[in-house]
Amino acid sequence: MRKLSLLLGSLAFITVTQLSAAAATSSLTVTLQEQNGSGESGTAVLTQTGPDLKVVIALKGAPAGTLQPAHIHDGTCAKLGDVYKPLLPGVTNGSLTTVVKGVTIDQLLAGTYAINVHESTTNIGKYVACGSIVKSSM
Ligand SMILES: [Cu+2]
Repeated sequence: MRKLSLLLGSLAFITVTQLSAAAATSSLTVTLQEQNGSGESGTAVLTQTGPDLKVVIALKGAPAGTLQPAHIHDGTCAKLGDVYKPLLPGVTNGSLTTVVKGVTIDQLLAGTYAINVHESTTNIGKYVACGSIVKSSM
């Protein structure tokens, strides 16, 4: 009887492992909506590249030549928490391509996270665009 339950346990483990591998999310588009009358909106396209997360932000209406800090935050756009990961070096001329090490899309979807963009390094308290990381935003 003990051997049988060990066998069943192993089978269950193998099945779960295969299911989670098959279900790994390879890409996700997050819609970045204008905040505080900024006139800036666009998308953040997340792509899983092995253990790392590639993030490509494209914003319309961004000011020319201003570095706009961007982060993955804990929480939702309605209630942002702390910075979870910075998206370096930030958005310039409405665009950013960056890689965040050791983060998966599924990990983000399993929690509550949002991507936001700040007006500038000198006025970081003003948010110009934000998008919650959720499956339905695809
Ligand atoms: Cu931020």
